[in-house]
Amino acid sequence: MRTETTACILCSRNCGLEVELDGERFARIRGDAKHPCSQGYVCQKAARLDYYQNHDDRLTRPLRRRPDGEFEPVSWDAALSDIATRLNAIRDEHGGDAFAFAGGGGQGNHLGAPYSSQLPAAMGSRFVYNSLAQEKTGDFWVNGRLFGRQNCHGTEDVEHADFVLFIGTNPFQAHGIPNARDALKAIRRDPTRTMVVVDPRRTDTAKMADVHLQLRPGTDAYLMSALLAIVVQNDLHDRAFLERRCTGFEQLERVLRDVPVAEYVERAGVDPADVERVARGLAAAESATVRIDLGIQQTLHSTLNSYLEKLLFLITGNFGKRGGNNLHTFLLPIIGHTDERDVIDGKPLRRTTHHGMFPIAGLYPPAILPDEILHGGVRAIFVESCNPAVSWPDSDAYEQAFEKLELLVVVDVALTETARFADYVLPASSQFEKWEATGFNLEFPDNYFHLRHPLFPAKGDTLPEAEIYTRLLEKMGVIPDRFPGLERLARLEPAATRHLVLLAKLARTFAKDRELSKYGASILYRTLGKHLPDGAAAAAPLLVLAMRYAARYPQQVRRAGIDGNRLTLGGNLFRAILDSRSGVTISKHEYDEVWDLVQTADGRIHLAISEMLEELQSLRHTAPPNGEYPFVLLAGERRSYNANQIYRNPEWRKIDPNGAMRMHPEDARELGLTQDDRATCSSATGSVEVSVDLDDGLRRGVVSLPHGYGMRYRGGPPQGPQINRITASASCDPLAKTPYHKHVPVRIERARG
Ligand SMILES: Nc1nc2c(c(=O)[nH]1)N[C@H]1C(S)=C(S)[C@@H](COP(=O)(O)OP(=O)(O)OC[C@H]3O[C@@H](n4cnc5c(=O)[nH]c(N)nc54)[C@H](O)[C@@H]3O)O[C@H]1N2
Ligand SMILES: Nc1nc2c(c(=O)[nH]1)N[C@H]1C(S)=C(S)[C@@H](COP(=O)(O)OP(=O)(O)OC[C@H]3O[C@@H](n4cnc5c(=O)[nH]c(N)nc54)[C@H](O)[C@@H]3O)O[C@H]1N2
Ligand code: SF4
Ligand SMILES: [Mo]
Repeated sequence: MRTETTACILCSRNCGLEVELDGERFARIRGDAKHPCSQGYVCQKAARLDYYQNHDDRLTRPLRRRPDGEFEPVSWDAALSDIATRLNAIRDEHGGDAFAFAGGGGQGNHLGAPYSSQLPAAMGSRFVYNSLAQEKTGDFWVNGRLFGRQNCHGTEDVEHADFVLFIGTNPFQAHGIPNARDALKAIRRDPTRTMVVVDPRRTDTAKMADVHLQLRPGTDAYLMSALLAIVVQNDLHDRAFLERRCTGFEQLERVLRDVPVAEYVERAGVDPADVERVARGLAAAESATVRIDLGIQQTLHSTLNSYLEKLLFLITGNFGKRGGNNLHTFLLPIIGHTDERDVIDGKPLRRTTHHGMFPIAGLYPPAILPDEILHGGVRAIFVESCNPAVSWPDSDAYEQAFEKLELLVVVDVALTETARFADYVLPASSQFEKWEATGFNLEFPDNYFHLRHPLFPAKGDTLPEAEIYTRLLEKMGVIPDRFPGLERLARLEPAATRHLVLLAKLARTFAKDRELSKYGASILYRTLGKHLPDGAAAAAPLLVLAMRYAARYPQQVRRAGIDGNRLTLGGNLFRAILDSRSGVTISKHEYDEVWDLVQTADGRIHLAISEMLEELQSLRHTAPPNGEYPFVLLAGERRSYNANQIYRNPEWRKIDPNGAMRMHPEDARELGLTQDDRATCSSATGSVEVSVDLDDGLRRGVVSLPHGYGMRYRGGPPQGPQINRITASASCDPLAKTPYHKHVPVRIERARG
């Protein structure tokens, strides 16, 4: 038995763990009190991590598809040589637009991202598709306009807020905020603090709330504009804050003064007195924060919702303060900035061939990828740390598109539904068999980073992503396989210079050959990496990120207890990250230093976004969706026993083996259905069979199915509903193309037989 520290990889909280290991198994898992952010907190899902590490779908060898369709094992060398040859041929013949990358890190693994992002660069492709672009790109787009850059990303200081507004999120189950259940309990226990939940379901979070606005699904834009209008029409907004810190309020105010509050509240189907109480409570609170998630991002008006949600804390002056909403820093930049109006080097941003879609924060949306394959000339795809055949909209469309590809390569730890369509399946070492880290832990005013060391030897013939991509780039001939000068420096440079000599030499190498600068991660891995302690080679690119971070936030890094001068601070931060086994605090800001993170030219928040104001004004004339489908399905609920597609063995679940469909008992009665009956749930796209779970916490006419089911463990039948068989690619936000997963019109019938 050994005791080690690591982190949970099941959601973006990445709580620190203390684990007891028995050979190659987890024997005992509990929270790590030394983790600077989670401080010992965990939820029930982490205890089952052995189901991720050890199961029958784990890949142990590279696989190649034979002409008869079956997979055969193949050596790494043969696999990577053939992939490299085919990628080069596709690029040379059809250009970079024929290649797309999909995924690049799930809930726990982002250390591979600096490596994987070199592959699109080598292919001359801009096309990176990612799950974030089926949830958060509308939010990123709005941030770009408000704060100047799309990677000005927000946090919510729920812990210190007097008034907390949760809209379309269920933190009790989905977390998303630090130590969620403790934070919720603390608010409930304190009579001076208020919790409001906006959700069409009475969720576990809603049960703890002071006010639950159980709105009609998809009507948040109406409800939020009504809340904003009540504030402005009663002059409850924070004039001093708006004058000092924002521009464009007058334009916004004109639109909000025109909002027909009563009509909108009725459309949302909630009690006008409650709405009034919430608007006034929000405006009057000493500190208030708004926390949102998929419930407004994956439904009608999703980009507009992201705008309105931010206006709620902005017009009430709850930004840049304790207990409010703030921005945070990134050590590992998981998103970028790509404004569709920008021209870079004389060229507009690369739009996709078929949909003419632009990237947001550097990412293209899953909703369009099947079309881009079938009609837009994408011929080769690399999928990594992602299972699009199950998790992206319209599974049938994905299957059809994958069949048509000339080359599909999947890098995963498991034989997934997507991998079954691949020409090559490349086995990655699990997140507990290699050095790993996430770009999450995105906090303010203190921010953290946790580099995790391997707990187990790599299974079979698996490799970490750093090695997979570096070898592939070497085979493609875009980087040499040796850098003798850099290697010598990496070996001989005294520790005291904190790698500065090596970095200076690297900068000279890049100045001579600009092309090589795209591959800095792999070059550092092959040189510096070899000399890092405990085999932490894959962490090498963090040196550059730590240097950049320290150069940008020197005072805040020093406040976190890292010493160093202008030259050494970054290297010392890198060392602190390498040395810590439970994560480290990398920076400490003061609340009002959030203004240094705002990136507009004038340092103000730009409230008037013309596209959003137009959509806001047109709400009034938008007819409610109606049609032949009597129910609205919320396709993708977070529950106590789902965790994206990460656990494949269904035995990990203690309850809810079928991922039952929740439905109001009266709705069920009218259809002649009772508890545990089998029913079909059909949309215009497809149909799934489900079992019925009666739940009077749902609004009438609304049903809910969980996300994270439908995997075919050991190649058997799907375990629970494959909800993306019934979602549609075209059903998405017109601007960001984020899918309306939480608003799928469906019909429910008793299953035959
Ligand atoms: N247990 C568990 N936790 C997880 C995950 C998991 O798979 N399982 N996944 C992680 C990931 S990747 C993410 S992105 C987060 C997501 O976290 P959340 O977004 O908090 O989780 P969801 O349950 O998908 O959706 C939140 C709520 O939105 C509500 N909702 C649906 N439609 C509407 C609407 O029209 N308006 C409003 N206001 N609400 C609506 C739903 O009823 C639901 O309660 O969870 C993370 N945490
Ligand atoms: N209808 C509907 N669809 C949804 C949602 C919904 O609410 N409704 N939710 C959406 C959301 S918010 C998200 S975030 C996505 C999540 O869906 P995906 O982006 O597909 O991510 P995961 O389910 O986390 O799957 C991650 C994959 O990474 C693999 N993996 C784990 N560790 C490693 C590793 O170290 N290396 C490599 N290479 N692979 C690894 C796992 O085996 C798994 O196949 O699903 C989305 N899909
Ligand atoms: S699932 Fe999320 S909240 Fe639960 S232990 Fe893991 S990281 Fe923490
Ligand atoms: Mo997500």
